[in-house]
Amino acid sequence: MADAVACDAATDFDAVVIGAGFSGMHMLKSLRDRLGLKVRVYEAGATVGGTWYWNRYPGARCDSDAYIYCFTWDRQLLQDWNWSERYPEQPEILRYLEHVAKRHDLKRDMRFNTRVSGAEWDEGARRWVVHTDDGETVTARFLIAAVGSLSTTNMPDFPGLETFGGKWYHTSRFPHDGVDFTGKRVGVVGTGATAVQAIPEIAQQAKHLTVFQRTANYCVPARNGKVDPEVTRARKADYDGVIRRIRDSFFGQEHYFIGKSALEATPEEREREFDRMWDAGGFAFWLANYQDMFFSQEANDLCADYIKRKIRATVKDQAVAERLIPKGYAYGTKRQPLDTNYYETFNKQNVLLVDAGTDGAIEAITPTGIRAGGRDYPLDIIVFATGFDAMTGPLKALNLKGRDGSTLDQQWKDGPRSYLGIAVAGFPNLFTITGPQSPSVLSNMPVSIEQHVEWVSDCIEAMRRDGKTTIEASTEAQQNWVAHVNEIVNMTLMVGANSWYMSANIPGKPRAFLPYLGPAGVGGYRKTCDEVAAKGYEGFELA
Ligand code: N01
Repeated sequence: MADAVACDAATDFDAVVIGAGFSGMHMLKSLRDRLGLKVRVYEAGATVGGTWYWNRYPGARCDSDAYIYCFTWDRQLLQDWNWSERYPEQPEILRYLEHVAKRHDLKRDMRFNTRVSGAEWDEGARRWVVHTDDGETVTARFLIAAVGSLSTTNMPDFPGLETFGGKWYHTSRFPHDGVDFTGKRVGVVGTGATAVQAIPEIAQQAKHLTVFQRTANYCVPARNGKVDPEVTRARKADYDGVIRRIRDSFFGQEHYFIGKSALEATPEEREREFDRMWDAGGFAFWLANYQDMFFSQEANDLCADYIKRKIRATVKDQAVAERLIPKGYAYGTKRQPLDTNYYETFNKQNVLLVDAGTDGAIEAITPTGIRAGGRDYPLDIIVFATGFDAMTGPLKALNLKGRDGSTLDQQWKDGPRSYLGIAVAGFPNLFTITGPQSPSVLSNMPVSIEQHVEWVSDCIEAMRRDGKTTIEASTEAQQNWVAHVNEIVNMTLMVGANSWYMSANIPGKPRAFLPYLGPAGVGGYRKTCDEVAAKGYEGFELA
């Protein structure tokens, strides 16, 4: 940009991007190769990948169909790349991202093994001053947080952990050379989407597996496997159509609600539809169900009842089945875990379920295992699948100081406050890719990432054209957006669950819905963002 020329070439950038996952990689490509900006990316990991670099637990794979869980901006690669199965495993996704980095020469502008330790807005220079943990300080006109929504580990403060004589791991920081569970007594803490993927894999290896469940989950079958080559050929031939449909869709997927109430359908018709979605596998049961499932408790109960019947039919010991049946919250209001032999795993002789509700909650980690409900469970290895401080956690960890030195901790003490989930009042020229109060985690992530990256790039391009150097969300626009986000979610059953969507998994975190559930989904949200831009960035102050 014009005034960047006068700056120190080595340490002053047009933009600093934090993170080299899907978001950071695309952001760099777009700003550098489309707009011609000078960009530096910082990444804490040793290479690209973000989520797919860190999450290496057994069974880690994507939950969206691979043909849409990828970049759509490289049309040639969409034709050339062939996924091995419907939901590829972590190493394959990481290989794909490495291939993209190489193909587009992204790594030359990336600094790996480097964490951004803080950044402050310099009002005089109208630039961000960015510090890294290896002592480097650089400046940038724009700061782009591409830090992911689920990247700050939630490691609960279990008393006695430091006394444990065996080995323990968190799924989001799993050793790169894997863990050998052979002949070991293993404990898995947690039964969220991660644990549901990991438990069947670990159970196959371990001598004995104890699963510590706090809240039972509604799981539906993933139905992973090879994709019919004819289907793949047809998708490749129609990628323009695929891209248009996922961009306009509700969840960034080719899933569409059944356009009627579950209560209007006859029991036979409902059962047929439920069977169809169950057999299709994946997110169909969650995202292509009856349209009132998220609003009407009665409609929701019908969907939930179907899954409960499936659990009872799959798990042989009915006492165990009852423990695995979710209670106290509506179906679909927590993230849908996709399972491959999850319920079947509890039929194995070497697997024990310890349910907080019936058997007692975890009290302590002891030198020899876990004590729950007054009983000791001896373990050699503990795997904590306890999730993340979602969405706000990774942004707060950046230690940003906006105008007047205010921090996100201060701004968000009662819950996140953003404009469109992409900007925060008081933090000029900061963009948060898939930030809190954007659709992000309620969508197929690459679709939402691409939308934000394109919108930010267009915005910076427009500013350059119009000779503007700063952009900042107005407090009023932000207030209206926060009210809009909450008004909509309050109409749904989502607010009743103790989910990480509701910030309920982190003790002390203010209860607030973190993403944005727009009335027309990601397609409608895209339109809203485009309208904001078309109206000269309505709700933003440009200078
Ligand atoms: O984390 P979670 P996750 N004592 O927070 C339990 C994405 N993802 O890593 O339900 C005892 O969902 C907690 O119990 P409860 C996806 O978006 C994507 O599984 O809070 N237990 C829960 O059972 C997903 O939603 C893919 O009562 C404690 C578990 O730990 C998100 O990542 C694959 C506890 C945590 O579940 C997070 O999933 C996997 C405590 N103190 C995950 N604290 C893909 O497909 C927590 N728990 C790409």
